Amino acid sequence: MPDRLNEDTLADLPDRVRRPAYDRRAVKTGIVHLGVGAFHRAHQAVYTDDVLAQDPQWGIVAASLRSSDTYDALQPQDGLYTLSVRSREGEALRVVGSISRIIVAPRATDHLLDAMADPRTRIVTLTVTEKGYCHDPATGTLNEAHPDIVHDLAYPRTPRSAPGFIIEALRRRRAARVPPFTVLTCDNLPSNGRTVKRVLTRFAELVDPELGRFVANEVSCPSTMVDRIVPATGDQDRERIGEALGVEDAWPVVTEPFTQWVIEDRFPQGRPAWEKAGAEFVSDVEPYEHMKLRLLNGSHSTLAYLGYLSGYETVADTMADPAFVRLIEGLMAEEVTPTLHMPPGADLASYKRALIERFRNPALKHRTWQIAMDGSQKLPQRLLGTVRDRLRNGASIARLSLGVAAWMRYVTGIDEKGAPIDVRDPMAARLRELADWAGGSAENLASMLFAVREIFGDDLPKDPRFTGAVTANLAHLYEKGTKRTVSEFKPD
Ligand code: CS2
Repeated sequence: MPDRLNEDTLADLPDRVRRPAYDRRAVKTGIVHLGVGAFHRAHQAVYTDDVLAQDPQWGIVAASLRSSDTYDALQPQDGLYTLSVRSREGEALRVVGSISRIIVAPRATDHLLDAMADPRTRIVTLTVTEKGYCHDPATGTLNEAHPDIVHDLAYPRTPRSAPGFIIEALRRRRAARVPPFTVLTCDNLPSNGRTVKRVLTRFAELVDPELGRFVANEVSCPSTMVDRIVPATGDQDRERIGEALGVEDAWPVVTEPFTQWVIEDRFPQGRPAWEKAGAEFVSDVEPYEHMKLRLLNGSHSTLAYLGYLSGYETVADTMADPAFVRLIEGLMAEEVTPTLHMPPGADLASYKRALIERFRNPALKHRTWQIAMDGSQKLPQRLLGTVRDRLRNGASIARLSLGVAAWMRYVTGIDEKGAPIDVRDPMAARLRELADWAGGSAENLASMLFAVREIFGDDLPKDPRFTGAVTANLAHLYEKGTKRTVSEFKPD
């Protein structure tokens, strides 16, 4: 067995591997992060790693709200892990040291709350995925019937959910007269800061109306746009990276060269100088957020459902099919771009060109199945907001509606060859039940799924331009199969 990556073996790594440029023992905790998955480790943890040499007060204590997998992998490594940046040109390796401690929330609830309530903690960042906010995706309000919310309202001192942890920690700080931390969401939600503030305020109100007012008036929740493609790490990645390091890294993360972070500058308790690592601070994130959610994530979800149904394993495989490139270029140019309102100077044309190249990156094995996950939580901000804007202007939704139809076909849980699809979604069971009732009829399936208000709201199911276009596309998918539908696709 080779040695493990950790503080002791760090000095022996080959020269080509970049290492933390600061003394990790001098780092203090300034940030608690909730949701220590691959995305955080390839994004915020790297920006923070870049600034720690100049300002060691912003070390990260990172928590998993559910499983102990990341803790089990990184604890023996003193929190160290490798970031692999891959493209056609090759691979660059870097060991990141900004995470000093990992906490598994379910078995160390008090340790996590202590860290969050500690006056030295001035920012709580989050990447808990869309479903981690326990909200209703169509309206962006707290889902008060969510089992974790029901639990946390009954036992607010021993929370399970991200909102539950944040509110209990804020309650403790307030009781101790410690100013609140800034809550920085880094998930792909629409108006993510405003959404998290709405969810937190409502949760706090239900615990105690006073606390609700405190959260509404005193807690800053800046919005952010985060962007970096980070596929799940595979065994081949582990092996390749271990060989290059000469020591074992149980959980490296693999990503692309591109990275972007746009943040609203509202941090009453201070913040790291992330701009020195390339982050952009702006007064209004919304235009960037729309650009990213609609162009990148909207295309990603469309590629994921259509690509998976066509038998393509990864996004790069899907993009090797020219019919898909045509469809996605058309979606971005004709249907999404007219809905965007960018500040002067933003270069949308080169952003879109870069996106096509990023999707094509053959060094990233980004599975269509991975992106297809949690569609019920993703569709509203990725496709349906664009659909609403288009319909308001009487404009075509030919390609957008094909993406929605592909999601419908996907959540039936049976692929075109009759094999099961492993649909991962908090609503998977309900969607599957509706699909079973629909019994393979496009019309039935579409109308049953339109009735899921948490996704489609009250307006879209009533608009025949939307229901008609989606149903017609779904019928094509059933009749012709997905690959042929895409290759024969003609807008309007
Ligand atoms: C992807 C995103 O998994 C998904 O749903 O669309 O994680 C995407 O890779 C990132 O948002 C890129 O910034």
